[in-house]
Amino acid sequence: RFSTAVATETLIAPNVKVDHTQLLIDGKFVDAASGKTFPTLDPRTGEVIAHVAEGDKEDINRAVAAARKAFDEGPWPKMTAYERSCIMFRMADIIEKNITELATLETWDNGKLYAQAAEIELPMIVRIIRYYAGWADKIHGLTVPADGPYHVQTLHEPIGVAGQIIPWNFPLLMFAWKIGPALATGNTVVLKTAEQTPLSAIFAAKLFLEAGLPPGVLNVISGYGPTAGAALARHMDVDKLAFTGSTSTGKMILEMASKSNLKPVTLELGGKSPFIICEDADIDHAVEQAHFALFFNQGQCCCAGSRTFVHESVYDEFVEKAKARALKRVIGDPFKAGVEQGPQIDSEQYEKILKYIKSGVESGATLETGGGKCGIKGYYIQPTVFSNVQDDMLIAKEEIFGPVQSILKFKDINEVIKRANNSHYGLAAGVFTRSIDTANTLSRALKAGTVWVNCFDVFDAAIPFGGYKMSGQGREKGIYSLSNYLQVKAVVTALKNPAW
Ligand code: TXE
Repeated sequence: RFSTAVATETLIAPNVKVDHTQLLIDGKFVDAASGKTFPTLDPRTGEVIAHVAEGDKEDINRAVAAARKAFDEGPWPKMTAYERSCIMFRMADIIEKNITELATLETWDNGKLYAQAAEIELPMIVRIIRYYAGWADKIHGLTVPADGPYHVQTLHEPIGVAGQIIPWNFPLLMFAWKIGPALATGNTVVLKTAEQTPLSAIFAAKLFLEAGLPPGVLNVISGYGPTAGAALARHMDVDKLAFTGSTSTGKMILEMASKSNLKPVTLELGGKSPFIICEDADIDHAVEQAHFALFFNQGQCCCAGSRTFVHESVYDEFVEKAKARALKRVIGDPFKAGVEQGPQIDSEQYEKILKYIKSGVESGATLETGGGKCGIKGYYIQPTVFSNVQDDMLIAKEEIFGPVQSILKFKDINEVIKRANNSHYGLAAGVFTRSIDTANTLSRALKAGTVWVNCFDVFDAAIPFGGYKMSGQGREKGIYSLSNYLQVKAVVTALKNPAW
């Protein structure tokens, strides 16, 4: 059953030549040491777009050695902070000039909407790099009023070689979130892209070299998690690790870091974020925002509002309207104008989502709309809405990472606070109300790294993002992410003449 609207506007065909498929090590594009490649697929069809160099342990070793040299012998941490800042501003400029090509690669490899990539994500990436370029020459320590005849100061120094592992749902955006603070603070980087989406980062890395980023400062390795990813996490010469991905892989990353050289780790993991609609909320606005909070990016967002709690007094009205909105969702080729939902990333995620939908039906939730595959090829899934969802159902507890909205009913604020917090996750939350008191009470009570009030998915380079509980450790973006990449050294100097 193909119940959703279908776009008819003209197709913008991907017309970018994919000629960057190698690993970037020490400023050069090279094949994998093993000579192996792996295919990257078009989620619209499941067909191969290109074969990409498959990095493994040996390539990680080469990349870490290059990053080490660029850190220890220069040029990166030895440049003036102002010079680093200027290079980063040029990196942002060159991305801005190549938005069409980068957005095309992103959509082709990931299946996300072209308009979303070109008009929202790429400009956000430019903004992130400029934000951190601005920080590069504003990082300094303190003078400390210690007891005794001492002059005491702190130096904020880069940690060294940063290993970074990113997922496939926002490939270039995650790339920018990771390298921005690391480079601004003077670290060098070895970054492993997700095996599903290697293309855009390789092209962006080529542009960064053109912008003047010196060899070895940024190394980009495509490859699989248990091979290239694990080699990076276990490496004895990687000084800091940053990971975005699933909670289960995040736990392994932490273990690998602790069993090797105890490198500090920041983690941005999964979520099951509550989206709470109070009885006094503007219902039409809440319906639209709850729809956006869940279905944006095909539901493949760590912070997706995937538990929609609605007050009993407006529950039936909300469910009717949420169903009507999902039925109107335009599904189709992400390169087409007017499309709202493209394919899921790959067959694994596609099957996982269909399994959760089946489990929702079997556990007794009411399937309001959707519930199946869409189209004859590619990984398309119908926008799906469940009502009468109970807290103990799998669809209310586990991260589905797909276009499946679960609507739950609540009676009062204290009850919804308890239920919303009753999760291993704590990444984000949404609150919809016209009462300042209710908004403030919920914002303070919810155990989540971000609370959006009467809005959702509002991102900004300056706003920190990260999770409570099993949604992660540490914060990315904003001023908070700088400390992830800095060592603090206390320098204590005895004074000869304490009177001064
Ligand atoms: O994630 P993985 P997958 C969630 C979402 C999704 C599920 C599985 O629920 O359905 O995770 O997705 C690398 N050592 N999120 O399998 O495995 C891997 O190569 C080192 C939420 O894609 O966590 C990739 O680069 N690295 C999430 C990255 O980890 C390893 C975004 C993420 O892959 C590794 C994506 C290993 N042993 C999925 N195994 C979010 N927080 O936004 C894998 N990797």
